[in-house]
Formats: sequence, structure tokens, C-alpha cells
Amino acid sequence: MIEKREKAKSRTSTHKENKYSLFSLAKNAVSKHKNWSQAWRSPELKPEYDIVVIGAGGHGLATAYYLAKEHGSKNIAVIDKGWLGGGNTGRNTTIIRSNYMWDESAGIYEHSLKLWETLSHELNFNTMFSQRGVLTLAHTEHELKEMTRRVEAIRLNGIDSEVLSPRAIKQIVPIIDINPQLRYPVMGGFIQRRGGTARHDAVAWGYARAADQLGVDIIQNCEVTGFNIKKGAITGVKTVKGEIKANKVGCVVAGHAGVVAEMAGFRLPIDSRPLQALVSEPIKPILDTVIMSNSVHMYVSQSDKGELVLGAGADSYNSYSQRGSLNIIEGMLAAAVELFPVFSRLRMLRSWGGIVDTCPDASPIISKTPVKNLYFNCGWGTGGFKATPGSGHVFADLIAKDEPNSIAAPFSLDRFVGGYLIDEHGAAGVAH
Ligand code: FAD
Ligand code: PYC
Repeated sequence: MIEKREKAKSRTSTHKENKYSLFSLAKNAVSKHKNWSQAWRSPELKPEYDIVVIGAGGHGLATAYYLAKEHGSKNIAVIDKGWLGGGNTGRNTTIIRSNYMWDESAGIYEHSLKLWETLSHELNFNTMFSQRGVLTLAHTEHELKEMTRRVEAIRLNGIDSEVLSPRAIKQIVPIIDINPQLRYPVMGGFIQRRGGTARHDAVAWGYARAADQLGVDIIQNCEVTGFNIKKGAITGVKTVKGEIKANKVGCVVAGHAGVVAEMAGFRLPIDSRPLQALVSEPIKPILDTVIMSNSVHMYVSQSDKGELVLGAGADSYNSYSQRGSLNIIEGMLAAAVELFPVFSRLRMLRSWGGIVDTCPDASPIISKTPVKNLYFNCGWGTGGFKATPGSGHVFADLIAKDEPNSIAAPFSLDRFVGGYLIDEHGAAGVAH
């Protein structure tokens, strides 16, 4: 009886909240959002901060949030040359998974996936995290054997992963063509059921609002143009809005890590290339899993709006232009239509590109640098969105303690000197 009453009470309060939020939406629409409160402040840049984080993508904002929340750091700024979330965070296709081969990668990506599982609650912001499963297809005997080995390695790290037969795949994805006569027949695949997607902007906005509430200054349109370095240690940052003194600086500038490192006088083992994606017109729900095929360089999921979100491999040349080559998406669409004949009459709405920084071993850098108190977090290549919470979490720890924790340590720059590479080319979602 009590339970019934509690349920009825909570139904009434949800109903009331909905009524009020609908009323508030309508009121703000009529007043042209004049009284709409801002989700974060737009403070003036101060001349001095304890910690400056360069890059207001998801990783930079998460770093600032965990610095303030877990390390009690005060007087932090996050600065960005554009608008927050306008880099790869706002351009990616939002696939989240932790099914990597090596123990070091399992450490960082699974740490991140666990943080995703409670992130909306942590930030009090709906990140629209959806564990709809990520299914990767195999098109040759060799690929299937390699996948089976990979699944065993993933499971040894306690991460969920299963090999699937073509029939099992067809049950999960009824629109896929598993005809063995196809040019690239579906021979099987593997799935991580805890994998999925989230709303990219919401992650940046959620971290931004939560960091702002903890006193972090977020400064947009503030490009970094150089560093002040004395006796091998960082003392400040030069920006288009003036110089800032800083005790510590963290750089999280995906796509431009090499450019910013050069400003500090060292080089990074990084390649920067365009990676593009595209969306179709919205249609009724037809696909409730993420499908990836590394051999045909095609992946697809359906957004909550109904658009199909498709992506391809990276361009094969280095560039900083945020657009990709047409032949890459032409090839990808041909593969998509072969696997999903029902897509053939679908119209594409738009395509775009981002710049991905990739290391020779396709693993990221989370590290101290040759300049004391200057730290870099970069090289996530085509796959850093999934790592946003975990990357921010361990990078904050590194900046606060000036020592990497056990999750971050394998990703230090030293590995390119010592040779302890973490080769994850096979786990990358797309060719690069
Ligand atoms: P960003 O969001 O790029 O933030 C870096 C910020 O640094 C930018 O806002 C930029 O303006 C700023 N900046 C640069 N230079 C300066 C400067 N001089 N001064 C001040 N600010 C500066 N990953 C996945 O896990 N799953 C996917 O499905 C996936 N799909 C992708 C699809 C595409 C098309 C692309 C391009 C990438 C994809 N990725 C994916 C990769 C993922 O987007 C990135 O690894 C991740 O978003 C990087 O986040 P970030 O916060 O480090 O970078
Ligand atoms: O890392 O899973 C991934 C991915 C898929 C598409 C782009 N990156």
C-alpha cells in the first residue's frame, strides 16, 4: 500500500516537473530567451592562474572539472581558440567502447567506460549515454580468426566481448545482408554489449557547466600563440588576449598538438590528418546497434533524431583543413549500400571533417614533457571521444601530482624512446 502511494506521489511530481519545464520552455521561447540563465559564465581572462588548460574540448573540460573536484585545485582557466566543444568533440561520431587488445589500453578505456556509466548522474546533465552495443564485422577467414583471438584477450581483462555468427548478427541487425556471395561477405563479428554512443555536445556542455560551478574560468576565442619558459620550466602562456602567468599548463589540443608543442620547443611523434563523417536525412528507427567494419572502412549508427551517422577512414595525407576527400566517402557509401541495401535510396544531409592526431602505435600520449610543469594529452587519433571522462580524470591526476598514475604511466612520451609501444592499430575503429 505504502509502495503504491509512493509510486503515485512520484508520478505526480514527475508530471508537475514536466508541466513546469514545458511552461518554462514556452515562456522562454516567447521572450526570445531574454531571461534564460546561462549554463556557464563568460568571465574576463585574469592575468594569472595556478593551472591553465589549453583546449576546451571534452578532454580539456573534463581535466579542469576533475582538477577542481578531486584535487581541490583553485584558480583554473580553460582557454580555447574557438568555441567550447567546437573541435573534434563536436565533430565525432560518438562511438564508445573499451574492447582494446593490450592491458594498458584496457586500463584507460575501461576506466573511461565505467565513468561513462555514471556520468549523467555525476554531472547532473543528460549525456544521452546509450549502451546499445558495438558490433564489428569480419569479412574474411583471417579477420574472423584474428577477432577470436582479440575477444579472448579482451575477456582476459574482464571486459565483455563475444564472437557472433552471421545468423546471430542477422538477428540483432535484421536489415544487414549476410548473403555469402557479397564482395565482402559477413563471416561473423564480435560485439561489446556495454559499448554504445552518447551525445557529443552534451558531454562538453555537462563538463563545462560542472567545472564552471566549481569556479573554473572558461575563456573562449582565446588562441594560444606561444609559451613563456624560464630555466626549462613553464611560467606562462601567450594568447591573442594577452599573456597569462601560470604555474602549470596542460595541453589538450587534439588536431593541433604538434603545432602547440612546437611553440614550446619540442616535437611530438604525431601525424595530423582529416577524418570525416556524414549524416543522412532522418528516418524511422531501423538500427539500434552500432555497426563497424574495419575492412570496408564503414561504420554506422542511428541517432535519436533518426539520422544515420556514417563514417569512413582518415585521408591518407597530412592536412589541417577540416574537410576530407570525396573518394573516401564514395568508397564507404558503396560498402554501406552493399551491406545494407535498404540504404540505397537514402539522401545524405551533410558531411564534415575533423583533424585527428595519431601516434605511430595508434595509442595516445598522456605525459610530462621536456618542459617542467607543461603536460600534454593528445594523439587519441580517431578514437578519443570514448576516452573523454577517463582521459580527463587521469590527466588531472598527472597535473596535480606531477606524476602519472598507473593507468596513465604506459602512455608517457618515454615509450617512444624506450620502445614500449602499445600497438592498437587493429583496435582502431577506422583505418588511419
Ligand atoms: P577537441 O574537442 O578537438 O578539443 C581540442 C580543442 O583545442 C579545440 O576546441 C581547439 O579549438 C583547441 N585548440 C587547438 N589549438 C589551440 C590553440 N592554439 N589555442 C587554444 N585552443 C586551441 N572517437 C571515438 O571514440 N569514437 C568515435 O566514434 C569517433 N569518431 C570520430 C569521427 C570524426 C569525424 C572525428 C574527426 C573524430 C572522431 N573520434 C572518435 C575522435 C574524437 O573526436 C577525438 O579523439 C576527441 O574528440 C578528442 O577530444 P579533445 O577534447 O581532445 O579534442
Ligand atoms: O574509435 O570506435 C572508434 C571509432 C569509430 C569511428 C571512429 N572512431
